[in-house]
Amino acid sequence: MDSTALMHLEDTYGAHNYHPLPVVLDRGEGVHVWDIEGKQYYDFLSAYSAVNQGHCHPRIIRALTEQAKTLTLTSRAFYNSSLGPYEKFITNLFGYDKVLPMNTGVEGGETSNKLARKWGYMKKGIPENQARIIFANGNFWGRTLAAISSSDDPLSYSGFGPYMPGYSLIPYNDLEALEAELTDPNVCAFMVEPIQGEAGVVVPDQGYLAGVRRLCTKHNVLFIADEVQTGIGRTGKLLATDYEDARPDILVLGKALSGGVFPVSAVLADDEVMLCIGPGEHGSTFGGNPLACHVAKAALEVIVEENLVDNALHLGDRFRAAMRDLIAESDLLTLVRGKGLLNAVVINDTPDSSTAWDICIALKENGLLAKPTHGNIIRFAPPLVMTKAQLDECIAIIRKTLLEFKK
Ligand code: IF1
Repeated sequence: MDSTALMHLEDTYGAHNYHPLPVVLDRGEGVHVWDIEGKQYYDFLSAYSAVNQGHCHPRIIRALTEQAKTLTLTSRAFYNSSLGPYEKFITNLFGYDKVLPMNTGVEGGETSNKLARKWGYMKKGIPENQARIIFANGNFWGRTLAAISSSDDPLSYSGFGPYMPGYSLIPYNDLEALEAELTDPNVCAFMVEPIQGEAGVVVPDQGYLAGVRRLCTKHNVLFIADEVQTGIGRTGKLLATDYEDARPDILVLGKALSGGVFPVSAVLADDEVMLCIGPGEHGSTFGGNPLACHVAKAALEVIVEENLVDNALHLGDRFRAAMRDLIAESDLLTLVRGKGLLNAVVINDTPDSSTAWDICIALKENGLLAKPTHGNIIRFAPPLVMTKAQLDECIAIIRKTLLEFKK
């Protein structure tokens, strides 16, 4: 079957909850993907930062295939020989007492919110059912009813009410607005992305994360960092919160935790918080399954042993410098922002224009896949295994496409 027939199948038999770019991918390896007709592309989306290690990384696939032949799932009704060693590995790597293993990023977010509420009642003395969690405008942490209840994006929440109570929003990157909320003794947590991904790679001011840490400590509120997209090397540090030594009380990881091989998420915290959830109070069928443990351990080992954090840091600097040069040449670009290899460019047109989409179509024709987020912003986030030579080739493709582009 060709692309047209395959797109038709998805359209006929699949829910219409996405509007994909018209390309049908069939194979991935490292920084490249190929469509069903065999055309090669650079992947500049990395499945929204889930394939930091590159597509089908051999070491992760080997961990998957070997464990898949041994034991895939036991449920947590029993112990298993993979979970303890993985829990020791990941808690040592990120510096927390304990980990609660889940599957998708949003389950990690839900888990962090349940932990925070429970801690609020058991340790902060918040009256039952009065716990509040503060979020930032522009946040995105998934599609569950709780996640959309904290959203200020109508595309995420409208038509899905009624919403989760006890959630409030404040402006992102605004420490005064944060402190104003934290003085309420019923606030148990502030949940925030260190860099807002879906909002269009919004980087807060230097000092914001340190300020969040300071204010949460001052007011006895848990700092929940959603590093599902920014974590695991993406921004040029192992965690984006490492840029300011702003250690979260609850850390949420997902996406690249499995190198894009299948859903693995994790919530890390110290005993003071983590032990507020007791036996039988939370979990999931697949959470902590042996297959996930081996895949995630391999995915993290690849990040560390292939030095992908530093690679993201240096290639990110190179990429943003090249985009700044391009801004001087093309009136299509107004700015580039990001850290490491989580970047976005803002296109010089209205958010409701199709220009960013049309540019992504032109990029696709020139062999590079990217997708607009929120109207006139294009996110550029290649796998962290990219080489300097490959990045330079991608910069040339982006430059050629933009200089030739006609609205
Ligand atoms: C979709 C967006 C990105 C996330 C952060 C938690 C989650 C996500 C910071 C939940 C998930 C995904 C969801 C996916 C597309 C993608 C996305 F465009 F939706 F917003 F990356 F920016 N925290 N983001 O970015 O993780 O439950 O999906 O495993 O819903 O289309 P998940």
